[in-house]
Amino acid sequence: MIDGSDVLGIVLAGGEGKRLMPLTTDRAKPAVPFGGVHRLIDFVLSNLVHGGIRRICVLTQYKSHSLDRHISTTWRLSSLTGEYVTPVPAQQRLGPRWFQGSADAIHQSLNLVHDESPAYIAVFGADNIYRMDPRQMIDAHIASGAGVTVAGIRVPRAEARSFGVISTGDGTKIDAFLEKPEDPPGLPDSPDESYVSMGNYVFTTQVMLDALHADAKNPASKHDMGRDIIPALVEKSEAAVYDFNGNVVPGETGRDHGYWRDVGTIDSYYDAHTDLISTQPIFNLYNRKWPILAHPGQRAAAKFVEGGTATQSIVSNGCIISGAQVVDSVLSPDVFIENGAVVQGSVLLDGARVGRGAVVRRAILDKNVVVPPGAHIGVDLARDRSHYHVSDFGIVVLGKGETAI
Ligand code: ADQ
Repeated sequence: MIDGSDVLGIVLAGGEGKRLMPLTTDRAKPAVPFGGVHRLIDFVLSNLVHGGIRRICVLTQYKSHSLDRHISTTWRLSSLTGEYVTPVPAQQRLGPRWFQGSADAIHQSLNLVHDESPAYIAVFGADNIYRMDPRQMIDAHIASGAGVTVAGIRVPRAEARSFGVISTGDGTKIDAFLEKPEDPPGLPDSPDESYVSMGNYVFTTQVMLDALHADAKNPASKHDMGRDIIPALVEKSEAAVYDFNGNVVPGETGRDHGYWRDVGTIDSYYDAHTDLISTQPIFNLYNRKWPILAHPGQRAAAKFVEGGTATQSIVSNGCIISGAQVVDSVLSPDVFIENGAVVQGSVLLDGARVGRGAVVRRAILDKNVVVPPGAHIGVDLARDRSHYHVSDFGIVVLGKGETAI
C-alpha cells in the first residue's frame, strides 16, 4: 500500500455553511464543535494523518479565526520530520479577489503544490463525519490509471439532490457526473438509491494542474470542484470512482462500517449526534485503533453531585451535573447543569449553563448559552419559534452566548 509520503493533502475548509446558521454565525463550518470534544475538521484530518498523509494544507477563507486557532493548537505534527497541518488563508495571490469557488481556492494556492511536488494530491472536504483510510483510495486510483478518483457512496435517492451524482457502468470509470441535479438518477440495481460523491478526490498532480489552468480560463466556470472540475475530467474520460463501501478501517465495527454523514443542516448535525450515543452506536467515537484526534484541554474530569445523572449521553471534561437529569444528550466541556433541571435529547456546546429547574428538550445550545432558572426550551415550539431559530424538524437552536428568556 502507498505510504502517503508522496501525497499532499489539501483540505477544503472555506465553505460558509449557511444552512448551519446560527452555529456558523461566528465561525467557519469546519470549526463547528461536534461530538463533545471535536470539531468537524478533526474527522478529515484524523483520516489523513492516520493514513500517513502528513503534509496537509487547510484552505480557509470565511470567518476562519477559530478554525486557524484550532488547527495551530491541536494539529501540531512533528516539524522534525517535515510533517505539518497548516491553515492557508485566502491571500489574493492572483489579484484583488477572494476565492471564487473551491477550485479557485486550490488554483490560488498552487504555490503549495509546486513547493512540495507530490506525485498525488488528496483534495478532501472538511464537513463530514466518517472514518476512511485514504491509502486504499489512493491505491485504487493508481491501479485504475485515472487522472482523478472520486470517493462514492450510496445514499437514499431522496437525499441525492444535495450531492454530485455519479453514473458508472463498470464500477470504476465515471460515465456521467451531475452536480446537485433536480431529479437524481437511481441506481440500476437499486432505484431508490443514488451513487454520490463524498467530495473527496485523489488527483495525479499534473492532471489537477492542467484541469485547474483550463478552468481558470473558462469564463462560464464557477470554479467549483463538483460543478466544473470533475465534470470536465469526466468529459475527457479521466475520472474514476472509488467505492467507499470497500474501505476497511482498523477497529471499525460491523455496525459503523461505511458510516458517512454530511452535516450540512441543523437537522443532519443533530441526527449525527444521536448516532453517537446509543449503546451500540451507529458511529463509534471509541475506536482506539483509528481515534478521532482532539485537543485534550486542561480541565478537571466531569463531576456528578446532588444525585445528578446522565444516561445514554456523552459528558465531556469540566462538566458539572448537579442534581439534574441528562438523557440522550451530548455535552461539550464545561457545561454546568443545576439542580432540578432536565436536559433531554440535546447538544450543549462548551460552557453552556442550564439553571435550576429549567427544561431543555431537542435543542442545540451553542457555546456559553445561558438558560436561566425555570426557563423552558423545546417544550412549546410555537413560543420558541418567536424567540429562537427552530429547524424544519423542530430542533431549537440558541446561538453563541445567547441568554434564553
Ligand atoms: P458541497 O459540500 O455543497 O458539495 P461546497 O460548498 O463546495 O460543496 O463544499 C465542499 C468543501 O469545500 C467544504 O469542505 C467547504 O468548506 C469547502 N469550500 C467551499 N467553498 C470553498 C472555498 N471558496 N474555498 C475553500 N474551501 C471551500 C461538495 C461536492 C459534491 C459532493 C458533496 C459531498 O461539490 O459533489 O457530493 O461535496 O458533501
